[in-house]
Amino acid sequence: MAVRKTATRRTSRSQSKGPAPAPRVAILMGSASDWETMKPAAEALAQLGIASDVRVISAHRTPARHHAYVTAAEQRGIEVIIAGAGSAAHLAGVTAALTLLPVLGVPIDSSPLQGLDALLSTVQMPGGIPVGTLAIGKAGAKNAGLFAAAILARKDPAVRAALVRYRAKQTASVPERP
Ligand code: RP5
Repeated sequence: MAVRKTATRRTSRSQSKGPAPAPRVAILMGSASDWETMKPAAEALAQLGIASDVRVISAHRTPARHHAYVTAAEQRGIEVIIAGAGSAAHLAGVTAALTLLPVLGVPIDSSPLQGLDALLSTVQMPGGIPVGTLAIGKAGAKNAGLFAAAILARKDPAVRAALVRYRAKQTASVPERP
């Protein structure tokens, strides 16, 4: 599936009049091939009414694009960055080195090691530059979106209310018997 180049994703607010909300969360991935895995992050945010900016940015293949985007992100209104990458995944760590924004890393299972390499590369940051690391693959991407929302919810009652509704709906969907 093609990745939208400037994917300021519209949310439920897209039904209302006026301009699209500015993205508050950036979702970066090292390759367009990562998109299927990272999509749950964007979907979780959209469900909660949070606009995200989805970009293919590689720390090693597009280092200038990476540096320009990350160093301008806070000024542009981005509050949390999610970074997903596979193999020797340094995207989240290098991103965290370039910004004071919280960075959430998603190891992607795109290599012969099925994400174990990316997990260790992302989670084993030396002390000083933190990366909050989620699970390998789609579950990690979904949780990264929810984690980003939880960060925003500390200062945004509307996001907190959306998370309360999300949790209640999730609980109600669990059957008592198989
Ligand atoms: C990593 O290499 C990317 O994050 C991706 O998971 C992996 C393979 O990328 P492609 O060769 O499919 O572009 O940098």
